[in-house]
Amino acid sequence: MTNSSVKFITIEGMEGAGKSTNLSYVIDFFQQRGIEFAATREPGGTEISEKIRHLLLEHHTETLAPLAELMLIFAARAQHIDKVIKPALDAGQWVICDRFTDATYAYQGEGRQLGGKKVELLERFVQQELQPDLTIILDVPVALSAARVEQRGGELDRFEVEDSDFFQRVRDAYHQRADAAPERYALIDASQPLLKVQAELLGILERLLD
Ligand code: Z5A
Repeated sequence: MTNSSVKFITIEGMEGAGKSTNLSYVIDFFQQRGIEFAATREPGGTEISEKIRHLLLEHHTETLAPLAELMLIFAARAQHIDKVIKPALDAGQWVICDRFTDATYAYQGEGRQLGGKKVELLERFVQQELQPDLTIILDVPVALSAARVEQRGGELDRFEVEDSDFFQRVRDAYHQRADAAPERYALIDASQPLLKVQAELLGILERLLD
């Protein structure tokens, strides 16, 4: 029997932490057990939100003001909640989302140094009562995150070009959020070999399905 109080799972962490890799693992886990779910991501998840994602990740000739960045993220989120997250939850499906508002606290609140208050204000306005039931944070040191991104190759997006101080603030913010509400967060040391990360993930998922 499933733990019916948990339906909305988010996966967080810095670039190269292994979110995409481990999201596939979580999806396989749910599929093998015949549990209905919607897998999605932020920024993105709908046609319009994906267009906003491009705007956020692309380089531009003018700089994007941090506040404008924050508003775009919440615009994408409002659309995503309306078109994907709420309908799935209302239909009784689980939702597994690659990043959500914890990323906004970490990247815009601390990385961009806008502070948590502005994020909180928009979070209340856009999400109302909606909060993830479980947030899995894949934690890696900044240097390892950078090394994995470099190893992956390809062009760096507008966030990936930020310096190590930016990413240290992002990482610290994730830790602070996990420490402040341990009942909602599961922090996994994602610098471990993938099999160990997935063994921890499996333990967390099995505990969810009582
Ligand atoms: N953003 C924001 O600022 N505010 C917000 O509110 C939201 C987002 C929602 C795009 O996110 C950007 O949006 C993000 C923050 C911003 N920018 N940054 N930087 P994204 O999640 O779409 O993009 P990303 O963070 O760049 O994800 P990614 O590069 O796809 O990384 P990942 O999914 O975490 O990693 P991966 O692709 O699964 O793995 C990377 C490589 O590491 C790959 O070769 C794997 O095989 C390898 N890997 C993974 N795990 C391991 C282990 N355990 N050992 C060894 N190697 C591993």
